Amino acid sequence: MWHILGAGSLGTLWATRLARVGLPVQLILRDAERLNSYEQAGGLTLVEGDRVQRYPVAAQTADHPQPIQRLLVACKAYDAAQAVAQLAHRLQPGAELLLLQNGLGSQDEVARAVPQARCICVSSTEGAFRQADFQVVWAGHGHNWLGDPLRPEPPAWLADLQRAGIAHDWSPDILGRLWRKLALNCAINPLTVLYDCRNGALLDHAEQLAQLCHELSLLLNGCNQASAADGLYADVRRVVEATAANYSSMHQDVAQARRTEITYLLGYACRAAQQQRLHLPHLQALHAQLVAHLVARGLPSH
Ligand code: NAD
Ligand code: KPL
Repeated sequence: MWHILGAGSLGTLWATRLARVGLPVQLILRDAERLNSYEQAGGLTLVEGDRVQRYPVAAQTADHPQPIQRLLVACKAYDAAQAVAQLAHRLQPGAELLLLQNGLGSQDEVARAVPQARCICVSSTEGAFRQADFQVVWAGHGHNWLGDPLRPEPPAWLADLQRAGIAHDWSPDILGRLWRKLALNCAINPLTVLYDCRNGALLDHAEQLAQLCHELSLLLNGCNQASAADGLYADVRRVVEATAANYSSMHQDVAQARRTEITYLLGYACRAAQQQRLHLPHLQALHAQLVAHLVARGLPSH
């Protein structure tokens, strides 16, 4: 049984793909009111190009008594630990959690909340967004890297992902992948918010991008992530060019007045720099500017 916590963009994308190949899936929704709205909606709807399909995936609330063996945590980084803690009493011995959260920091928070469970981290380049309640558009096919920083052996259920057509690889260096993605997000996302622009427009600010990549590389090296620092600036430019027409996820959050994941991205990077006693003035200034920008818009700055 796949229990899926959070029926947002990625939760829906995973739930529908697993359920449609006949795998048993249970969504875990916030409360009885949300379960009621879900039942009224008649299931999850996935929009893939012209194809719109509704899947009546089973759902329950957190207080349901069913034991949990495998839990896909599909909440935002700032909600993950609290949402998982509510389910701690339902986790079976040997339970496994898949953590889809972007950035770093939330994985440790979850591990502290449920020390009895195995935490598998996922770094995803898939793209999905909510069009309406329980209706998600699969905007960009991507890849998922899964790994466990503490235990190298892959779980047997990777075969389920294969069967569901969920593109994935087991990564022996998942922390390196998470750090690299964090560095990319720290270089690109805050600037798109501050300049209010699409990713491609950052090519007009190449010098600033290069300065940030230099400091992020120092940080990665200082945190024993030398391979994640390798060729960072070239990779940032490649991503900016490949996604030139897109708005970054942080830009979309701010534009829609939604809370951002700043604490787990640039905030995490700045805290790590402080711990390593690294002086990274451009990164710190960017963080201060982003915080001021969020506060000015009445959005949480943490
Ligand atoms: P989302 O906001 O669309 O979905 C999160 C869902 O979790 C919401 O439906 C929310 O109601 C639910 N939730 C929160 N607390 C809950 C609780 N206590 N119980 C039950 N449900 C709860 O977010 P998303 O876009 O799917 O992103 C999830 C994570 O995946 C983020 O860290 C994001 O950065 C990462 N990510 C997203 C994408 C994407 O394309 N959407 C791609 C890569 C990574
Ligand atoms: O992951 C991204 C995001 O928008 O969150 C990219 C496209 C890499 C930009 O940082």
